[in-house]
Amino acid sequence: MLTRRRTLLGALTMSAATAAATLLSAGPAAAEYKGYGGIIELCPRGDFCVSDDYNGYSGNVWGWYGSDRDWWLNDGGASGPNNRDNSWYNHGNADYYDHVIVYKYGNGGSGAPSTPTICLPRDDFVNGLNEPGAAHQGSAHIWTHTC
Ligand SMILES: [Ca+2]
Ligand SMILES: [Ca+2]
Repeated sequence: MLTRRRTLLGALTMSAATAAATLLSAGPAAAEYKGYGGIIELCPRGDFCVSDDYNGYSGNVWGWYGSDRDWWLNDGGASGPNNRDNSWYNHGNADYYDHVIVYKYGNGGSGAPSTPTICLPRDDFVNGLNEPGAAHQGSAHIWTHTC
């Protein structure tokens, strides 16, 4: 009986670890083109979104559920978001990472992106007027615990 209980506990621990690993790598790396319009309206809960419009009211909007190290790879739709980000919206999920960091330089391989341009806590929207230095720079983003 004791052995059986241990086995069950082991199975539960294993599945919790598997679930955590799945959560950390959740989401496809590719951006989804959300359409043309307001970033707040088009960006679904769970996503980090960018718009090529400096105030986020009208423009092309792309969103990702997970992290993406290469905004130029597999991110189709209106030529993709690479270096076209002009406003940003972290509409992430409470059971995932809180913050998202955008990087000037991505990495199509396994290496880390470099040179952060902007970091947003969950539910934060920033437009290009307020962060002109970050505009048209983004090539990657990574979800993270803190800025
Ligand atoms: Ca990509
Ligand atoms: Ca860039």
